[in-house]
Amino acid sequence: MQEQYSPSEIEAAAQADWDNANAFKVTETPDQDTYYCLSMFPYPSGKLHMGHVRNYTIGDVIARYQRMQGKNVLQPMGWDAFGMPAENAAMNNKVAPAAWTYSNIDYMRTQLKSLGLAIDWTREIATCKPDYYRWEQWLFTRLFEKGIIYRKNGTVNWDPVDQTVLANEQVIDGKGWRSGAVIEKREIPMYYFAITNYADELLSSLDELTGWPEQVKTMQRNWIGKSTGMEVQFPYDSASIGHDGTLKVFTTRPDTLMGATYVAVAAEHPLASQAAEGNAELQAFIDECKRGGVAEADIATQEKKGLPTPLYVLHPLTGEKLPVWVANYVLMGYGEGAVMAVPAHDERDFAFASKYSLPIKPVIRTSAGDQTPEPWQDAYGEKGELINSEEFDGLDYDSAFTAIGEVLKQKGLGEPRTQFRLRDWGISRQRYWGCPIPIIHCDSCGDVPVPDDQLPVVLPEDVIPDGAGSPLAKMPEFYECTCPKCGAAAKRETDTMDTFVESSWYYARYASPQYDQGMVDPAAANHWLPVDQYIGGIEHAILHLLYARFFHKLMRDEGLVNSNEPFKNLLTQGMVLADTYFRLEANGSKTWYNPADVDIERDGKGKIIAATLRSDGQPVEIGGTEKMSKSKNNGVDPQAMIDQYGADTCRLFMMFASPPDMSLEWSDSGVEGAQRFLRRVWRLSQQHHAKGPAAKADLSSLSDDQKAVRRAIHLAIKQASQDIGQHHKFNTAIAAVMTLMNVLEKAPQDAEQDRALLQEGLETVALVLAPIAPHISHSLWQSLGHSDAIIDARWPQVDESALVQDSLQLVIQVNGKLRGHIEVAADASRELIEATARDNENVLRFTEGLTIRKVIVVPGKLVNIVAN
Ligand code: ANZ
Ligand code: ZN
Repeated sequence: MQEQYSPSEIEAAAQADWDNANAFKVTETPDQDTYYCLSMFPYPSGKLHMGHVRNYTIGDVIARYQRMQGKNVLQPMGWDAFGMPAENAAMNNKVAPAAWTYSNIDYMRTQLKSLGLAIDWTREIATCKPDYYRWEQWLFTRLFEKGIIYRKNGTVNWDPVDQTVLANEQVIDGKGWRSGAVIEKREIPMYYFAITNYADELLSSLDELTGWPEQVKTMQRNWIGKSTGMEVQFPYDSASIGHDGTLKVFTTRPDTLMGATYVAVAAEHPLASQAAEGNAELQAFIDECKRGGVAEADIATQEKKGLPTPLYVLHPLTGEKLPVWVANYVLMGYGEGAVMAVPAHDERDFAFASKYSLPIKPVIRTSAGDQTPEPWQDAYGEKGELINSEEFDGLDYDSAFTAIGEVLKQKGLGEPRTQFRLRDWGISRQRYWGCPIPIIHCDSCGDVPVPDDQLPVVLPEDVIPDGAGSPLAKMPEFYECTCPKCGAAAKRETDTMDTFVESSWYYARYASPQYDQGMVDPAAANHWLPVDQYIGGIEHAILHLLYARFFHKLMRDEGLVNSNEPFKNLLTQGMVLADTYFRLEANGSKTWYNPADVDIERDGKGKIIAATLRSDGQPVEIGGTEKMSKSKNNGVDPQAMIDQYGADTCRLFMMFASPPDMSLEWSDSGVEGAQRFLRRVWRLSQQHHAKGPAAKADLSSLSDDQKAVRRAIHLAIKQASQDIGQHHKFNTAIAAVMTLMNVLEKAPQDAEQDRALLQEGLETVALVLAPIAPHISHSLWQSLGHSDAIIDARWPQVDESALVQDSLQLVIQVNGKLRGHIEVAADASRELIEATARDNENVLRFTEGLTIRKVIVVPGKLVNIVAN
């Protein structure tokens, strides 16, 4: 054992030992408890960022801790390897996306290995490899035959920069989530997963997920967005529309039907197109609406605009003629693409009616009264007793829902309906670097799924895209084929799948990653699944998790897995933050400087008060603490940190700085503090080791001081076990080890009993640190004389008898003020404690001349004497 703590040597040695022993390779062992610990796999972008390091360290600490609980722990790793950045990089550097991706994977794998993660690398998968996506294609053909995947024309979000279709959820504030370009609407044929078939189950089985954060479940519920209401039909006014028919709307408030004063349709609605014929103004308005994104958030916040049409419909109850408007706040993709407008009780309709002077008719008595004067009040939207509604007057919401529903049903003009906000998932992408859609288009047979024996449809790997549409569509050698049904010349689909498809089932593939008879080996999948602990960023709270839950149910219905949900417990890790620095340029833009290039000055409280750029010594502005990102240039390179301090220091710092679900502020002094602590641990065990092996302590003959040392050891175990085992609070567990180290460093180290206690103390330090700083712990364990590796050791047990105290020190207060301490036996009665306190000389002094009114004893802590 070296005298100086040398992380690079210690870490290389530990990793070599683990490699040689295949320490983290696992197989299904029927009589051992399994624990599947999974961190979200990375996109191989080039190199790890701190968010990755945090994510994978949290997962690794949990995995190693569970192994010390005696579990058979699976912790795999792989690569979410398809996607656009590879194509962009390919265009910039003239390298094929495959080559770029594989070399990134090689580099990032080395980086991950340098973190010392307890990963079973024999299970590594890359989603861009045919042996992976083959099974995705297989499932696709199965689902296509079942009708769960279908092809239809869809209005899509078109990203003009990335030249691709985006899902609604990839459009943020009307802009592409990756390119930031303003999104257009387009009509193209697409493949859809009928995720809405599973909407009810995706919603209801959220209740089974007791190990998920409430916040994430709420986000999923809102995304699925179940509404119960009614479908109501408004008969056409045939004089103005020209033929018979009905306009369907979906409403959650059929009780307000008598307050409907107009109807509004979306720009894409057939009635809008009909009205626009020969009406240039209306056509121009419709075109303008179509240009916006299809994301709901934009529609909710944009200014309400509309135009009237010459068309009318008839009120289903009164027969009154109601005008048809085209309005930008009505979504074609929701409900029926049309609304019955009730301006008195719906905020959007109210704004619209006020703007265009349409009638506003109150039909509900709300807490704001019977009238709805401007401005809009939230109370107008309340449910309440019906008014101005003829025979329905006086009914409450529920009875009005039923009564109006009955009348509509008799007329054949309405029925109750449940509506989901969730849309079917369009997965076609006009992209090269993705999983080919396994469909062949034949002139006579239509869309024919590629037969099993012709799978996989292999994506050629040597292609360099030029940015103008999909390269596959320009490669006859790819798309020319024969129809599997009739043998005629046919054309292969050239679209590829949304990369969210690959990440929807990778967790299951890890159970049997080399299995070549199916997507998963059901026995292995059921052995490991569901994942016991899933760890990843909150940015995946909606889509990735929803799609993975959906896929799990698809696989269940294919007989591949027997559970309902893929992830039993979910931990969403907080963001990694760092300080930002910038200079304002003449054109108003900001140039951001990396914290590593800036010298700072702090005030007494540690607040940064001045910053200068090291290269020119001139001041820079302090921009505050922000999420580490390229755009703010405040990323700290994990590799530089590992090279300088070692993986254990980085891991310890990250776990100590904050609990895993909270944000973590990067701090150089925090990293140095972590390093100093590990050096202290090293030094103490070094001193201990130098004196040769220690005997076992004779617990029956410990002095009071020795008992106190042993008590500190077991308090630390108790604290750390609770913190890690129950709450994933690694930070307070580390604090417990630090407290223990303070005690051990001060304790005498020469007598035989003292040496024995130090041995026990250092073993505890090594064991509790083992999941967090595994390399130094590996080495300490050896120097403490163990021949078995610490990864195979069990988590330490609390010896409750060590926690028992013979005597306790209690604080004495008089009228709430600290007046001294008393020593009492740990098992002293309340009466004895009170008597001892009253007898204390300080108490006597401070209560002189006063009458003691009350004595409050807080067991184990204090005695307060109230006197006046
Ligand atoms: C009349 C009404 C009166 C409504 C009232 C609300 C309050 P949720 O709860 O989100 O499902 N709506 C229906 N289809 C729409 C579409 N395609 N675009 C925009 N809005 C649409 O919302 C259902 C309500 O949203 C429906 O109930 C409808 O307005 C509107 F006092 O109908 B309501
Ligand atoms: Zn054919």
